[in-house]
Amino acid sequence: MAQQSSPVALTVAGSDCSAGAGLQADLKTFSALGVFGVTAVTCVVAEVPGRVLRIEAVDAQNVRDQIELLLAHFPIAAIKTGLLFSPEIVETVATVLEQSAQGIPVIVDPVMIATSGDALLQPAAIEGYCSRLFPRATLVTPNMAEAAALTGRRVSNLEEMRVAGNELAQKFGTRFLLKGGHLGGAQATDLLFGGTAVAEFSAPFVQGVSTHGTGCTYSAAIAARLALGDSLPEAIARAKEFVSRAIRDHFSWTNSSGEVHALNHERQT
Ligand code: PXL
Repeated sequence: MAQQSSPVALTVAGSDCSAGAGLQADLKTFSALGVFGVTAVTCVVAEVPGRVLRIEAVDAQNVRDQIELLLAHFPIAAIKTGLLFSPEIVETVATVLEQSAQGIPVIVDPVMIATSGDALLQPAAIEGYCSRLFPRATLVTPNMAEAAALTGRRVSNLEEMRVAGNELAQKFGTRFLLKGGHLGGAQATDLLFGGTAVAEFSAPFVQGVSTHGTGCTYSAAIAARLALGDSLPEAIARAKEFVSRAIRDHFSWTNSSGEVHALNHERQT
């Protein structure tokens, strides 16, 4: 049997039992893109698409141990953070990244609210993101609602995305990808701030698919592509393609209350 090696990526995220979002989405995305994924679990969410029933945190010391063990034993080439749930976990993750993950690119997906509208992040945790995690991030990937929460501004069109994105990139001295998936046009357009010029990434908007986990999948795909050696703009472009196809080729099942959809994280040829 031939020995095989593969780039390794780490996700620090919550568990979504319905597996369309959270660390399950991240792990499937890593696999589909040819990257070996490892996981540090921050919280356990009992949910299905459209409904979050219960969230329980993992002890912050346990989160710290998971990340430190993994960093000590695998050649981790990229890290993404997803739902971190509480101020304690945000602080702990920031500390471990500062102490033990120097030089490794970190994609921070500032997950706050589920697609269903249910709150996921404790509001007191936002301060830790701003003071500790964003300054350490290679890239932060807010959607429009998260960008609005982070700036206190309205973010409902491309012009408002430009204002908020420039402000965030300047304030935190890092790159921000503002995701315009909810702009409502024919194209889903995302804007990358913090480089020499604002870069734009667009794909046709797929109508009528009620999936969750697109943000998780997108940031995981960016981390995977960085682990494979892409530059940041290349990684974002390829990740955008991956998530667009995962939405377009989504799974659908019928149950007693209607239809349930899920992203398709399978390898795309
Ligand atoms: O899609 C946001 C998200 C992130 N992380 C976890 C989730 C969800 C959404 O429902 O459960 C663990």
